[in-house]
Amino acid sequence: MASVWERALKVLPGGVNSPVRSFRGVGGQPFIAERGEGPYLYDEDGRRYIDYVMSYGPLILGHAHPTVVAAVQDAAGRGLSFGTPTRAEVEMAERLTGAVPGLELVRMVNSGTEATMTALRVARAVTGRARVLKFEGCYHGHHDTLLIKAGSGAATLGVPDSEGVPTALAALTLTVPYNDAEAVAACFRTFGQEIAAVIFEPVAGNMGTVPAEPGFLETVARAARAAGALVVVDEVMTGFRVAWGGATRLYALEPDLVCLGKVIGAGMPVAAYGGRRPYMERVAPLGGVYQAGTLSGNPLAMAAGLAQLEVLSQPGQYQRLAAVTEALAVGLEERARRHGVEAVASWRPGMLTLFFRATPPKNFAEVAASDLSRFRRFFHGMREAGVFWPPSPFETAFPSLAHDATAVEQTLAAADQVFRAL
Ligand code: KE4
Repeated sequence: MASVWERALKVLPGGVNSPVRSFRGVGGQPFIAERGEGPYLYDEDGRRYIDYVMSYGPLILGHAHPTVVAAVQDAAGRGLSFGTPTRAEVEMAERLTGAVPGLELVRMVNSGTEATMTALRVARAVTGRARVLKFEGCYHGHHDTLLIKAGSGAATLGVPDSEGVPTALAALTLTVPYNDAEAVAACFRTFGQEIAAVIFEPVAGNMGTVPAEPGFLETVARAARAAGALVVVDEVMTGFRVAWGGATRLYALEPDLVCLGKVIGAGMPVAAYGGRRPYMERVAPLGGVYQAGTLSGNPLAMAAGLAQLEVLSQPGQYQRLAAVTEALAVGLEERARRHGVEAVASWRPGMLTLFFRATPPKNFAEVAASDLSRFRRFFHGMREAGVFWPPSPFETAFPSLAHDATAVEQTLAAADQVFRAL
């Protein structure tokens, strides 16, 4: 009898619906998830893992939170989709615009890719310009304009990071290192009047967790404003994770457009883009920027997201999330040090990466120069010890509000064993 994985390999490219799930970054064969409960993921063989992948970000309350599940079950009984406006999507839009500074109008979509893709389309329409500036190591989804890696040398002209992306299109995307204010200034000096938007993760999470250095985001925004470019903050990962209202509220950013996702859908397909009214009034049916989606604002997805945000809005939640994350970060560093393993934890509330290097990396090149093979051994050791760490050195671990003291202690005990043998 062929296993589920053997069957998957026959009918899904690489056996997966998203590449990172294939464990290509660490080697080995992924397990088949059967159910989740709080901080735990159970595979079909009944093994239990303390989960730090958490669906790559949405599950900030843990797996199968009763309030979220009940909300989805209740909504499902009234129908799965209508094709007309519903109360739930209005309530979601009110919730988001009430929490995120500068979010005056917002549009629901089904993935972070759609959100960032459309935000850049709005920026290009508003400015009449074609170029976009992004940062090396930041990921904003798989649309052509942003599947771009750094070009050679100072040219900063992007080159495709995927087959099938035309080089002519890739060249419209400029790429500079994260946390490099001088490279940003140089790029705007050369291309400023051609740049429609600069897009960034306010805390980078797709090269592992790499926070912006003090003043960096303000410098980027100032340079963009001076050149007449829009500031697009990609909070698909950080939104309602690092704080209520996201990094935009936490760091008092003043974006022109913001992208959200993951947490606002609680595990259902939800993302959103929005921002200042003059910009968002360019979006159809009000304006000439077309964007649409059969399942955008889906009632079950809205129910899940609204339920999760309701629980998150209760006092003390983000303090608790920060405390769990810090306990893990401090505990992992301490146990690595105990066994002479060079490792540093980089974290913000609800997001954490252990880098096998001496100091916290400030950009993609420094992450790539860390001890990646040691990471792979760490991943497999933790998995054998019953801890599911993200299967890539460029992914962030997501502690949740379900990760209680027991889960943290068991995680640190597992890490102690792994570091001993690393
Ligand atoms: P999606 O299209 O995958 O919903 O969102 C794209 C996206 C946009 N912006 C940021 C900051 C993101 O982190 C993401 C998606 N994150 C990855 C995790 N590194 C999704 C995991 C996956 O691709 O399976």
